[in-house]
Amino acid sequence: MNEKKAWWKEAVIYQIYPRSFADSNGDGIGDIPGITAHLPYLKDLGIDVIWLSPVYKSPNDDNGYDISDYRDIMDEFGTMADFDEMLAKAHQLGLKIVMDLVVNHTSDEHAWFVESRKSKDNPYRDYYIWKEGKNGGAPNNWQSAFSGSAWELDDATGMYYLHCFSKKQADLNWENPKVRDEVFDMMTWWCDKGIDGFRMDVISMISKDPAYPDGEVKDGIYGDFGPYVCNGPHVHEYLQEMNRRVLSRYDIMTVGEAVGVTIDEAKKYASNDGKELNMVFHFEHVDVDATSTPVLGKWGYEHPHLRPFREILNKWQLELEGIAWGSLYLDNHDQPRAVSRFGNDAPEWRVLSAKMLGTLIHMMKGTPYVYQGEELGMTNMVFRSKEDFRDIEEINAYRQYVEEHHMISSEEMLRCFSAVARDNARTPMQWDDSENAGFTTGTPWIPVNPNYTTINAKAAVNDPDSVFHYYQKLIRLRHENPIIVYGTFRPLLLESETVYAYERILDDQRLIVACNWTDQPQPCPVFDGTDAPDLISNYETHVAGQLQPYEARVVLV
Ligand code: TEU
Ligand code: CA
Repeated sequence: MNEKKAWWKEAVIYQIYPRSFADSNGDGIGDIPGITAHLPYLKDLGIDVIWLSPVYKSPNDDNGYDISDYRDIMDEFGTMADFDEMLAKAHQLGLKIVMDLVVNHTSDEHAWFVESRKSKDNPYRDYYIWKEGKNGGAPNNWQSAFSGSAWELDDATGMYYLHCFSKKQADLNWENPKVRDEVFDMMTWWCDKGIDGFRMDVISMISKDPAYPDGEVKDGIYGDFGPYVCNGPHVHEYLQEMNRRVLSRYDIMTVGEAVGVTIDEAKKYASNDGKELNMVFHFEHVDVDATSTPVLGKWGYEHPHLRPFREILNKWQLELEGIAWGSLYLDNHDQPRAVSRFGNDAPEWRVLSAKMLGTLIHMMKGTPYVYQGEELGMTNMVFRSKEDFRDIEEINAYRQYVEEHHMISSEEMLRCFSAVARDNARTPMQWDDSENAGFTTGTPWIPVNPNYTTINAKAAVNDPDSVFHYYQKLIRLRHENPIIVYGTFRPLLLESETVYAYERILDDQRLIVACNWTDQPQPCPVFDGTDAPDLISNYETHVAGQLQPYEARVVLV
């Protein structure tokens, strides 16, 4: 074996979106004691690491991704004592906790920004990115990721500040060494507390093109900032400094959310030489269905075809081999539910296709991430009116495209949301079939998916054929079989339009994996001539030379 061993290569990560996980006090909002109470459930699932979406002090313009104090806990989530108790209990159970690190931007209510906006000569002025306007408008045409201009005019000084996300998320100026000192001190403070790593929010965006040029206009309104803020001129320098000053001093894991990352860039961020991060999240496979409506960008929807999806994942598997480590995911708090998007959430196919997708991802090379509810095969929501969604991205897009520019009807926009909106992932975790899915005794902050009466953790834990038990087995298999962690990846059946097949090779072992992407039987010769038993499959019996609808099968030879 030529791959260097590491605990974070062997681990399975479970992402918690605290606001929607479990409410302990009936205010309708998930919280830290709610997480602590469900740690045994996660232990039972078998995961190794919990990634917590942000729990820091925040006015919640973007559900905690707008932080006003990095060393304090959000009021609604509890106290620092609650956090310490959760961390201690997790560690007792052998579970690690990875924090979300959101340092591309802070809340406009952060003390640094409150100072920064006061005057041009304030000591905190250069903590953020301030520019003079141009021709009576913003410094350039960039559109914020949440619609509207990426620049906000601030009355106190008559200058604009940059916000790649909401106007309450002001971008930090990483060129200022004081900003880097502050961030690294804060990270050290959390590491000294005993946390086990960081998931770094939009970390590929911390270094901007100093020319701040206009971006390409795609929807006729604003320009795309992508090429000028992603993988910027100093990003690797800053991450190497972070690594030297903080990361390398602790036994922690790091994963960078790398918006706009290419494979070549990923090789630098996550290189095996360990100078920057352990791995990054790329977006290519979850953007595969966004291209069909270029005007509305991500709001397009179309069931993703296997071929382009497979080409993307295979390319990442092959090209990172021996050079950099990868991450594996289909779901997170920014994505619609994988079973609805890539599988089939109709009652007769939901469980089978959720297991197929789990197999496809968990047998690949890289560190797998499970998003809360994915292990239950939780599905997308149906958004019927403006009252049903909460996400600032959806609220602003609806305003811009439906109400202000009349580019799309309300019905059409709601259909787009029901397919791809982030709120699909943010409906409350479905614990049981009691009122509000056992998530809260109060009124949930966002509507519960009505299918909780059948899709819930209690039912899944009691059913040996559930998606939950299948995930439990996928996770156990990874822990028991080094080939799943360290084996090299080789694609198979590249001509097939319907079957995703590959093999993994380690020493004299060979793992064969095949997944049927469709609801029809499909030819699949990869198991012909082997009589080895299944390592795992979502069907008990097989048909020679083919895969049944949504069948997934793994054999170790
Ligand atoms: O997301 C960054 C990001 O670019 C997306 O995945 C984002 O959801 C998408 O652009 C919207 O179309 C991260 C966080 O994961 C997300 O929840 C935050 O809203 C965002 O950064 C800002 O902190
Ligand atoms: Ca609560």
